Amino acid sequence: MPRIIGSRVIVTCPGRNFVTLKIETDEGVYGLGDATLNGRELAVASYLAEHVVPCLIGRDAHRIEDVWQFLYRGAYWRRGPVTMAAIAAVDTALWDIKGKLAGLPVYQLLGGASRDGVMVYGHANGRDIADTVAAAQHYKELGYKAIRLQSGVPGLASTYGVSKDRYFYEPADADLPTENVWSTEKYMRSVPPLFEAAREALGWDVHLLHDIHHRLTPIEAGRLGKDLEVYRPFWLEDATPAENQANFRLIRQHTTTPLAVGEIFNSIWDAKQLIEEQLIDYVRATVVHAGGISHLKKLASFAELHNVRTGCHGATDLSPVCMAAALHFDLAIPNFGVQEYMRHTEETDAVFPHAYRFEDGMMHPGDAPGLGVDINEKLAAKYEYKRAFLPVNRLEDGTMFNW
Ligand code: CS2
Ligand code: MG
Repeated sequence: MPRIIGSRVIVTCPGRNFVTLKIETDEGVYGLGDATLNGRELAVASYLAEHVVPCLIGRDAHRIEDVWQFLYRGAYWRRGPVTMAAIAAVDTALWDIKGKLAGLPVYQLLGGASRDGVMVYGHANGRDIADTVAAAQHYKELGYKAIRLQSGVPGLASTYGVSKDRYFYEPADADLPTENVWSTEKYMRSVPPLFEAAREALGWDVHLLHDIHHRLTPIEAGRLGKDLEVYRPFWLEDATPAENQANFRLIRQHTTTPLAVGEIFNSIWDAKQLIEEQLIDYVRATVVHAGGISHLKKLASFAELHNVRTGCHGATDLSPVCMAAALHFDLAIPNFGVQEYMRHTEETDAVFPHAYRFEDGMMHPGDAPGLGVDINEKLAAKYEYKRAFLPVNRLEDGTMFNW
């Protein structure tokens, strides 16, 4: 059996910080896991180095579920974004090892392909509606079948999802949190015209998505959902904060617009009521933040029982290691919905060479044994960690709000 003989935490910053766990075995095979938690990277790096790695040495790398249960139950302080990202990195690396030793791509170990490719959505954003629609047309020309629309809001200096350099949206932008200003009223007025212009320009054969990013009350989300029904959104994401899962009952009472939530979820418990009561249509939890491939597969199976599909988070702050793992997962599960794909920069792709490919709006993880992604440690070492916080948000009267 492949015994774990070493494990290292690699922190690198090719334009943004990434944390990668590398687990080595006595059979000369190693596995990789993404452990990146945007804005809290060193918390996970330290949790891994101090409280996980010492417990891995000597273990059987094939015993993925047992290691998962050891790290979850053995933590005592269960769940939470830091713990579950650390567990995710170990789990993902062990699936990588298992695939390499079996000579199979991980999706084959998960039951084989349930589809030929994975539909992904790109991020069209712009300063105003015209700019955003032009970006969306560019994504349509690139072959995307699903496009997220995020536009600047008249009267607001900044808003979620609108990047400075258009394509590579990275919100962690400063050594201390940047303060943004928010107005729900200005925002709510801006979204229906955005969708009207987008449908006018792009037609109906492309899925259009939008991320509210936790910023509405349930009744406001119900109103916006109803306003947008005529434009058939593929989903409204993070319509309202989901700590109180019952919030979504209110939204459901007012609109049939599909709802997606969960990129900040770190375990099945964060989504149990939402799924059981069919309060959402897509669950966004992802490999790196929700306990790895093993736990995400359990979450997807639970969702399958309740007509809920997956729509994994895939922002630039999830590394190519997570992207690769997500594509294996997406290819295999029966209730796949869509995969977010915010392309990484060339610098990042050079640090993390990978087999996954984009073609005509779809992606495939490739058939390399394991995850089909690697880390160029020499290159990674050139990019020093650089602290970067996500922004915070205040209302126009100064009240602290949700970013
Ligand atoms: C966003 C992310 O991709 C998304 O849907 O919500 O950009 C999110 O803001 C970042 O991943 C936070 O680090
Ligand atoms: Mg989001």
